[in-house]
Amino acid sequence: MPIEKTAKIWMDGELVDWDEAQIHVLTHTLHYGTGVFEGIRAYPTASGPAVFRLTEHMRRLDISARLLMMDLPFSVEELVDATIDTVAVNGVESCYIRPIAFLGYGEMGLNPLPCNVQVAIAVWPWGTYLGDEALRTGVRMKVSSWRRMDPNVNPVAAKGTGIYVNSSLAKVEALKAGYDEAILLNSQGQVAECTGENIFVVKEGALVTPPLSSGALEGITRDSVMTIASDLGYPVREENLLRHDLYVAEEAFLTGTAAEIVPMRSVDDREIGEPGQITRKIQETYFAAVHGELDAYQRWLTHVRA
Ligand code: PY5
Repeated sequence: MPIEKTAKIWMDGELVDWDEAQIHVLTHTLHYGTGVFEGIRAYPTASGPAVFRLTEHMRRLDISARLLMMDLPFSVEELVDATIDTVAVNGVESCYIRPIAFLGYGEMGLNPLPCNVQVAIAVWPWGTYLGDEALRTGVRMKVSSWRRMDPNVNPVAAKGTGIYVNSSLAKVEALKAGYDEAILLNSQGQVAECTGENIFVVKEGALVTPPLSSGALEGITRDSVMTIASDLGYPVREENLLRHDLYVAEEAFLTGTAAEIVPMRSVDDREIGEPGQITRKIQETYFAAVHGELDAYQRWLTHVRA
């Protein structure tokens, strides 16, 4: 799905024309994967577009940067304001938002500390990542032969650009084998997450998701789902899962900003079946929340028009 251009991109404190948001080929991050990024969404609501959990995403960007010893030249509040300005100036009702902080041109070599840190925020209309059909009927998953990065190989809590080589390898392997998405196990063989999504299963009516110690990213959609599920009265547990737990799950789904909430139909050709009742209920509540239809979750929205 090609990126759909909008008018302006925020770059280092200024809004520049989309085509002018360029970098040099000797940009440090292009060579060594030393950047950090976020994926955020704005949804249409009755009072115009609103960004979902914006401050939490920018806090995570800041944490990612700190884990890589990168000093962001903008505060979380400044990045929140910059995002609102970028969504507003582009006149989009709904969009995907991609902030990225990277080490720019000027130094080469593996010591990143002398490099200058640059930040950009781009927004564009982007439909649901795995497709509308996936949201309705679910996806076919494959457990990858690639393992999730060990926390002592890379700080897995950082949404670091270089770390995504691991995700891309797993994604391509799954697609080439005819599946929609991959599940990565950690080096102990426990389920960690998908290539760009967290994972949940339903076990005896309770929602179970791997703990962060599995190597899973602390997903903001994961957190939203855990809150919504307990508000709906479903027990929620963080518990290590083995691949066989996926094969016999009553229901299973994945969560992420780009993908949203997508039911899993099968894992390694073991049928889980049609999206279940709990998955449906959580999906429905999540979509009502992001569209500003539920008072209880208004706190998660930052409106673009004051
Ligand atoms: N795990 C990984 C490895 C991720 O990249 C993501 C988000 C998640 C989990 C879910 O986190 P959250 O719920 O906070 O979004 N992935 C990005 C996204 O925008 C990039 C996907 C292409 O969803």
